[in-house]
Amino acid sequence: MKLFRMMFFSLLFVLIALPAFSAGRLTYYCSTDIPWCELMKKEFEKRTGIRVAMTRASSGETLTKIRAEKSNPKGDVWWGGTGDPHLQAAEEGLSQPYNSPKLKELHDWAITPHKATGGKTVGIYLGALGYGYNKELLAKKGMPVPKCWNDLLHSAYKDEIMMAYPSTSGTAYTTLASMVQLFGEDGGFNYMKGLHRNISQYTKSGSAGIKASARGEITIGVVFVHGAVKQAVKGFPIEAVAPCEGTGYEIGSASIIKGARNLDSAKKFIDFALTADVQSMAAQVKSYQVPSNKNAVSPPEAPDVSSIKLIDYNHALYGSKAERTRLLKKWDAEVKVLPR
Ligand code: S7P
Repeated sequence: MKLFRMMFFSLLFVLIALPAFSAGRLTYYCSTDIPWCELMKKEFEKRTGIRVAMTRASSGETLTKIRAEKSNPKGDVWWGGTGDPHLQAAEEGLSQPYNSPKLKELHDWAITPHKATGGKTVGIYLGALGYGYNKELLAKKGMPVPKCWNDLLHSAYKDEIMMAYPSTSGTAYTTLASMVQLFGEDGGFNYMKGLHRNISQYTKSGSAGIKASARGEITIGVVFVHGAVKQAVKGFPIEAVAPCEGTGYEIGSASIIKGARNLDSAKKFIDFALTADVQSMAAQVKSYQVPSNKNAVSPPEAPDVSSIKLIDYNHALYGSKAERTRLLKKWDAEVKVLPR
């Protein structure tokens, strides 16, 4: 009887005391590079005691996953990845509003998606689209030095360029939408068809091409400029190019998933992710996007986006469900099917 009573009170203690010690949980979907995703997880756990379960997938893939889970949401927060799929998620009712107290510390460009969606998504970084090439391979193969988007159509680069699928990758969708904005609808699709002739392989993830280029497996990777700079800083013979015609850009974003089971933890994560010193930590993993918090510090290696000719990228239009779906379908029907 005494033993039974002891066991009963021990169990009672565990049941009552455990929740007090456990600071909570968070299921976190991440769409930037894995080292940055992991750094954010580790640092958030350290600062809050909240236990984080993380899944990393490309931007378009994550949107598809969140949509598939709509009736039984598994994720709490989606951090990183290009802003267009976050805008589409907001329009589809897959994310929910949150007004972080950190909003007042952000650049206007980071607030724009927040205002446009009634608070459902917010900018965390900005990055210019471009490409990178392996200088050693380029010289060895006697190829011309590319400086512009149009240079990539040269037959010298046949089978020498890698990019990702626009439907899975935010980087590749930004490329498609940027070409349409730079060259017009017909010109943009003609450009994508010409580029297709030189593509050796389409990948699922946007950064795969420049990583392959760094390893010497391919000459050119279409990627955000900061992605190419990252490989150069790591010591690979990569040259980053901000194309001469001008280029598109991303507002990397974060959203709380509608129906989040751990809503308080998700809000804490957004506050954390918008904090200046947290954004400054990106340099530790060689992620060189422009931070959205005005007080965050960028290292000198980061590309100077103010010196890059950026187009007036229409995020509202190209992040809308109708336009993104239309462009992706058209790319599948008119570009993907062409022989290479
Ligand atoms: O973290 C680097 C980065 O370029 O990756 C994100 C990208 O959307 C994720 O890759 P996918 O193209 O595969 O979706 C960008 O937001 C970010 O700047």
